[in-house]
Amino acid sequence: MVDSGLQLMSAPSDPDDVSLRVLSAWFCPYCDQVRIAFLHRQLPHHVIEALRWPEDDPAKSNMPYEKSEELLRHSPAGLVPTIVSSDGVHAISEMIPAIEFADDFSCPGPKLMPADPWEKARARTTADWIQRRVCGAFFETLMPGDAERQSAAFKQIVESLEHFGNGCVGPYFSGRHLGLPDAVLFPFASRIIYVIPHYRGEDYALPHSPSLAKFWAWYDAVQQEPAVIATILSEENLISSYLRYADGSACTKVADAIRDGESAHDAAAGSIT
Ligand SMILES: N[C@@H](CCC(=O)N[C@@H](CS)C(=O)NCC(=O)O)C(=O)O
Repeated sequence: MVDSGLQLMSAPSDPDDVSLRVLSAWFCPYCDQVRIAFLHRQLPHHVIEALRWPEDDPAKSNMPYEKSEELLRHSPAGLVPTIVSSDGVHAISEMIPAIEFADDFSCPGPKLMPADPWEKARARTTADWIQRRVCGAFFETLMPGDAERQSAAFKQIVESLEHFGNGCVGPYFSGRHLGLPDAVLFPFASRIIYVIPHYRGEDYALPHSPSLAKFWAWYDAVQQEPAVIATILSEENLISSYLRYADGSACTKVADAIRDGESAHDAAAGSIT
């Protein structure tokens, strides 16, 4: 369990500290996507736990999230990650724009977007595509109810990972440097690999088939990156954090959408402040 320190949310920060405030939840894959980018770019930031389950207990994720006042002020939908400037004037509450924003800063770490405009556009398109095809399908595969929907969602994941692997220049999506699609896929790839078969059984284990060989080579490479390593949760924490999705009782926007037969991706769409 993690001490989320929600009570500290409104604590005044040092006026000389210009670090960005990354309003987060320790279990959230979308927060990991942004943290990978910020760590890789060495962009000064504070990770602030702004959303949690009651008592930070994964077993209580069948109850509504507790959200900090700061999060609700900057993200009307109450979604993490939300990035807030040190003076509290600006905020971004959507993961892909937050990662692109990190690339526009002058900081010591390597950029995530390729210099070549064509490759940059391919990377951007692929990141959006992963968000639509893989992230939502992860939740649809995990939640019980409609076996046909679960199996179709898992098939979509496998086909998407094959397609992604075949599109990788290698070792990463755009070549030798970690990029936007790598940061977007990794947190969901690790959850697909560990969480889904734990709850749905071996039929839902991602196969080590020849058609996925390039995906697995990508996965092996990307998990060696220091910025990625820093975000990896233990298998136990990964699994416990999806307990209530797996038994169908999770109380989140995404879980509500899936129970209503709607799109998980649309449910997690950010809001404009
Ligand atoms: N489209 C958002 C997705 C973020 C998201 O769904 N975050 C979840 C936590 S993993 C959340 O904040 N849920 C709040 C809720 O369900 O009320 C992004 O790209 O950042």
